[in-house]
Amino acid sequence: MKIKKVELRQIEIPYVEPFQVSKWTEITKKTNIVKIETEDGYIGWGETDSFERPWYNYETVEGNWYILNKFMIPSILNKEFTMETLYSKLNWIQGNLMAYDAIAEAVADISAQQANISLATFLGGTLAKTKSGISLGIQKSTDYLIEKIHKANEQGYQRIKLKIKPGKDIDVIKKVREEFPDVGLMVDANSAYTLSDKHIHSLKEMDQYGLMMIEQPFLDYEFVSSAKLQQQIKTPICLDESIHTIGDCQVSNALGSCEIINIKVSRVGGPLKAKNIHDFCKEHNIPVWCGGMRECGIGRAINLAVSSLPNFTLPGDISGTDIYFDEDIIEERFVLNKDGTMDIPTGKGIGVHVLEDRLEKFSLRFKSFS
Ligand code: OSB
Ligand code: MG
Repeated sequence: MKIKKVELRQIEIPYVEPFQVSKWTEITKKTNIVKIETEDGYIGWGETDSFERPWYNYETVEGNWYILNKFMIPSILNKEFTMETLYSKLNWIQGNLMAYDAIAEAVADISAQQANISLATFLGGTLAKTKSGISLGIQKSTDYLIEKIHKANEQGYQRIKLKIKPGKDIDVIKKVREEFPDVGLMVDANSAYTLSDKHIHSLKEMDQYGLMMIEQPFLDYEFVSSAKLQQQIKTPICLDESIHTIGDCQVSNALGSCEIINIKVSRVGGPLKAKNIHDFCKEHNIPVWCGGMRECGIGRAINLAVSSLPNFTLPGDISGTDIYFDEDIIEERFVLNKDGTMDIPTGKGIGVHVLEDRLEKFSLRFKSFS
């Protein structure tokens, strides 16, 4: 494809309710939307998925805008490449995988449209549905959390993920387990723990509650700490923030830092890189699931397409649109099936229709490149 025009837009959409994690609370979704047009008239969409503040990783919405605007978009404009060779235009830029992701998503969307098939099929996906879980933020009270889990169970979600932090962990997990002895349960710490005696004590205590996994207890680069903990507990550790590249998977594998990997399309730099990590994990018998960044509809459609790959065997964090937005930026709303699965879009490319008037409505800034 040859790129004729790129539009970059920053938007802000209210969430249905605030989402509290160990280090911050998200009230709105701020993101950058990339629209790419090729010389022969194909249009592809992508979104960055960092947050306004760098609590999850060091990327931010403003940082992504800067990198896209100043370096990445000028590097692809009027250039010719395929989904597989996109990196050759951008690999002079280090890191910034969430900015890269927005372009990679739009390019993947166009590539699948050119092949006249869905992005899922284009990537080699074989699954028509994906198992769906729900990620619940830290709540104002454990009673309120329990109420939310009852609702999620009624809706059919196949597993419940609880956000935890030191001091808001064991008591909560214990009460939830007493109320729901059989529910598929896991916890996500978003890097809030250290190897201090107090924290290790709490993490070891979690071992008795039959959790499916403990996600990202330590900071992203603390592979050794994670391996030390994994040696002391039987609950699998799942890495999220730590995994950006196949190299990170190799480090984790060599050290024994985790038993499960959360593949997030945005964190690893787009659908193709996500597929490559998926293939590595499949080869090394590491189960994976698809994580999310509370994306808008474009990102969620792409997460679903990637989740069609065969090693996505564990329930992911792709939930129904209703838990995130009253008004999303796509026409379709994603709905949980009765059996706790979500359908992978089958239309060409990302298979959803972007509502440009909604983009206008939620717009903060806009820039066109041609
Ligand atoms: O760590 O998986 C995470 C949301 C924002 C940032 C990080 C994470 C999350 C979630 C929710 O857990 C995933 C989702 O519902 O999209
Ligand atoms: Mg996580």
